[in-house]
This record gives sequence, C-alpha cells and structure tokens, in this order.
Amino acid sequence: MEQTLVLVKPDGVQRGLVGEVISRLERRGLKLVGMKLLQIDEALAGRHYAEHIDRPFYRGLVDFITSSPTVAMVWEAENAVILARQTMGETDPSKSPPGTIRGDLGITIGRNLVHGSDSSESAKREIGLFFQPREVLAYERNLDPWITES
Ligand code: DAT
Ligand code: MG
Repeated sequence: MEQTLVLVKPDGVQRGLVGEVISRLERRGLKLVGMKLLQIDEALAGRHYAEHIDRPFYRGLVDFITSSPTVAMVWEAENAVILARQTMGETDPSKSPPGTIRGDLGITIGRNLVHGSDSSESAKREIGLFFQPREVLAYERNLDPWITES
C-alpha cells in the first residue's frame, strides 16, 4: 500500500486548520498511519526542500517552514500520493479549484498550508526524514471494505 507525507505547514497550524486538513483526508478515505507536531529546524528544512536549493524562493521557504510548529503525517491508500495532492490542489492557491484545501483556504503560493509528497520515491525519502519506522503504524480499519473493493 502506498504511503505519502503530508505536512500542515506553520500557516495551517497558526490558522487552526489542522483539523480541517485531517478531516478532508479522512473523509476521502485515506488512512492515517503516523502523526506528530514538531518544530522543523534549519537542517531538516534543508533536507526536506533540497530539490529547491537553487530556486529564488528557497530562503523564504526555509524561513517560513521553520518559523512555527508543523504537523507531519503519514497517510496510506492505493495511490496515496496522487489522492493527497488532488485533495490539496495546485501549488499556487490562486490556481487551485474550489473544493481543494489550497483552493478553499489559501490565496498565495508562499502560504499554501500543506505539503504532499510528489511521487512514491519522494514519499519514502520524506517519511524517513520525519518518522522513525516504529512511528508509522500498521493497523486494520473495519470500514475499509466500504471505501475500497480490495
Ligand atoms: P508543492 O508544494 O506543490 O509540491 P513545489 O515542490 O514546487 O510545490 O514547491 C515547494 C514549495 O515551495 C511550495 O509548496 C511553495 C513554495 N514555492 C514553490 N514555488 C514558489 C514560487 N514560485 N514562489 C514562492 N514560493 C514557491
Ligand atoms: Mg513539492
């Protein structure tokens, strides 16, 4: 089963939108298998956003993600990566359709509330940055047959 890393970034935590983000992913049917509140430091921010190090927005992005606590979660489903990113919307909230987290709750790219891994490989790498293996739990949900056929 695929897993993906979802972050509620400092803007989402400060705005009291943690429950809203969790609720949307829960209602979609994804399974929550790991969760923590943490203060991201410079080193973790650098590893998490390493692919963006040469981009002009990198410094601002690292300053923002380290500015206040973040909620990190691991969500599981078949195609969890794509499902979570669909539920989040486009990177730029102003281009995200209504019905998505960013489209309903955000205005600007630098305060887009959430992070979602962009591939299965990225998800494995990013989950490893935020969670020890024992912090990601395997458990059964009795409602799963009412969400998926297999
Ligand atoms: P995503 O978070 O949708 O995967 P990304 O990986 O391209 O988007 O970029 C990571 C974060 O960096 C993104 O959530 C917000 C910020 N960002 C991206 N492009 C930006 C830009 N042009 N200006 C300011 N911030 C940007
Ligand atoms: Mg990305």
